[in-house]
Amino acid sequence: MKKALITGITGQDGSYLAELLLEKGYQVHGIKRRASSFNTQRIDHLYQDLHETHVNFVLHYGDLTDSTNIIRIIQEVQPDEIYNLGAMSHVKVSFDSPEYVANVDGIGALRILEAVRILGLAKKTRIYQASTSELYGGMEENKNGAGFYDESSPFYPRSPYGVAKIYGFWITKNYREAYNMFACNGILFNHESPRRGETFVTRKITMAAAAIAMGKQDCLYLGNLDAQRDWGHAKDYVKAMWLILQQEKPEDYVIATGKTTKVRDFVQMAFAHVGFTIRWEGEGVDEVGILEAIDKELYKKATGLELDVQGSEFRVQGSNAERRTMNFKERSLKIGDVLIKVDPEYFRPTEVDLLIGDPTKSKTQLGWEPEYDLEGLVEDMMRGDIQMFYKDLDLIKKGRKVLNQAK
Ligand code: NDP
Ligand code: GDR
Repeated sequence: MKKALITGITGQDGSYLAELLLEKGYQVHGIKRRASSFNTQRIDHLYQDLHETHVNFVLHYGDLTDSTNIIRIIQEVQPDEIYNLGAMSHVKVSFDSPEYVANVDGIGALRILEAVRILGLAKKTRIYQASTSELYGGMEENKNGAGFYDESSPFYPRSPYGVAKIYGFWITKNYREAYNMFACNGILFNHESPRRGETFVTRKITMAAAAIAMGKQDCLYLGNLDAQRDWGHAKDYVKAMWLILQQEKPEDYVIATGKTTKVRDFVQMAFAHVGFTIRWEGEGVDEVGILEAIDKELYKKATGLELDVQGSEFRVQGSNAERRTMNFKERSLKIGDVLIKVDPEYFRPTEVDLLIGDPTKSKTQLGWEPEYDLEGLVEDMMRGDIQMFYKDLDLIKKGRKVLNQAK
């Protein structure tokens, strides 16, 4: 039985990768951080009692800032594969704690590589480093002739996160060359899912679209509506991570869809899922997203709720008890309501304006093919967030406390 060790197992990618590796028959070990409240929601369904006989999912307490802890865990586990996904992964937050990010996202990668080397596991253990499209920084002049970023495009990181990750990238490549280690970078473009952290733009949008449609929120505040990202589904991207470590030779790969979309268009797609048409009005920080029309049938299909229409007013239906329990607002939606506003608080000191990746190498060499397109991704995320509100309702019915995940 192959053994894999995943750092960042409690995160979006860690949870999907753990599922994939368990399906493939691996024994999966993960490093989780001690927290004052539970932080394992994404992997609770995989948990096994250590007293069972055949345990193939084991969690270890640890932190990428603690070398001795990393060395001890790797020594105990003797993994065949390590996936280093642990990171402070929020670009905007990295401007607030740049030194911490350098330590975790940069030196953390070194700690893994060095632990494997000093434990004499350089020949046995293959290492995947979670590199990122943030390395490119969206510099127009660094695109290839066809207008994409690929494995040979120069880097120009635009945030403390990107700068820390560039260290992780190069130290991985250096250990491969210096010590002949099977250490690879996956340069992954943005990938999202219903498990995406609530403060990344896609999840913030799908949660708000669901909440606004169901009468639980009035307005969504966003930053740069014109930023463009190459968005894929995390479920597809963890498959690429595994494929990268199964090759004959260690190499670096770009994982992307090859399409790019503006934040404002993602907003429109998410709201369209619940039958809302959004129109943009105004400019710069005064730009707003206005409710232009509602398709009642689409709304009902997506939410399971009825809308009562009176002129240009739409009132969210459902029994009064249901509305109260789910904390629906008693207000109605009107055509012309402002649902989205710009808040400069979400602007970054330096922005990455546009990312678009060229996945040719991963498609031809790894045989990687994503299953989700952007429409499929938005649908999956919207369905997840609408269900989340109903799950809250179930839990309330059972008398249990519900954590409010809204930001
Ligand atoms: P998440 O933010 O969802 O997960 C990050 C994980 O890292 C969490 O498990 C977190 O633990 C853990 N972590 C944070 N700090 C430490 C630390 N000091 N020591 C150990 N673990 C730590 O990120 P994603 O799953 O989206 O991304 C996975 C990796 O891929 C990251 O390295 C990210 O930078 C990179 N990446 C992500 C892309 C994306 O679009 N999602 C694209 C390209 C790269 P906790 O739950 O306790 O906070
Ligand atoms: P990103 O993802 O910075 O690309 O990093 P994020 O979703 O945070 O931002 C994408 C773009 O949307 C713009 N934006 C907003 N972003 C957030 N978070 N909140 C807002 O309200 C908002 N409004 C507009 C941003 O300015 C940006 O241009 C993600 C992370 O997962 C990294 O770890 C990973 O390496 C890269 O993707 C690839």
